[in-house]
Amino acid sequence: MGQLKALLFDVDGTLADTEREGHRVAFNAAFEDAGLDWHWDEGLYGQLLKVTGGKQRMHHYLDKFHEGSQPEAADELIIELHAAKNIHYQALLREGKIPLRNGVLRLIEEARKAGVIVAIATTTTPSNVTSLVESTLGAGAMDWFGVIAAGDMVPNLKPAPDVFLYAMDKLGLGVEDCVALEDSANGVKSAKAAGLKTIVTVNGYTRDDDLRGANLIVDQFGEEDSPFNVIRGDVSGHAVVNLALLEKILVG
Ligand code: XBP
Ligand code: MG
Repeated sequence: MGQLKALLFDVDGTLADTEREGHRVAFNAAFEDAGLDWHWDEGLYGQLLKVTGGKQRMHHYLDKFHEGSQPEAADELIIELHAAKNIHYQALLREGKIPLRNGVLRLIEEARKAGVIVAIATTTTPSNVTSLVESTLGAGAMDWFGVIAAGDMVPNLKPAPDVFLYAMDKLGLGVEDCVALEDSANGVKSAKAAGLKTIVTVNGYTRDDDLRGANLIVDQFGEEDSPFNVIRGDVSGHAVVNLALLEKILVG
């Protein structure tokens, strides 16, 4: 590969469709376990996703929908609910309920063969990344990643650039060496604020997001027999997101 040295992958919505049938279901299970009558249906969860970070999302929900009836010790309650949510979420992953999106494994394998680093830049909790990686890629697969930049390792979550800057710093690489792979408006804002070329694979929750800064928007990474649909951008004749296309976007 020419200049491309690392792929910086977002997790939720990019590696896998974790939100609708993963985090959302797990939040609801935690609420029920705690005897709360909160319920996040698919539509409401789509609105709440505008706030990144599970704890921050619950605070936002309380501010918006329980303004006059905030529970006592809300901060402590949210910390407990978040831990309980992640236990449910990781159980769903272990049961194999959340597969990788189409083309993710192919792209990761292509990168590894070519000596291009694969890395993670996400707002989710580190143990959620481990569970997703191990349940989809196998027990030793955490070693495949050059760095896992996740959750509260940085002061500010996406859309701030911190997590991408942290990942590049740990890799000793700059924006001329890396591309970001994202799925959402908050992800694009974060990656662009870090100065990165950004490729977006939209999903059901993000296809109407404001993705203006993205360098390419497709509906999936794709496979040769199930290629992507291009939403915006120049794919130079490619049918899937591969290293040649990413290199072209990086230097273009
Ligand atoms: C997605 C998020 C996360 C997850 C839940 O981040 O915003 O909050 O919804 O995970 P990304 P936590 O797409 O950057 O991976 O509850 O662990 O925050
Ligand atoms: Mg995402």
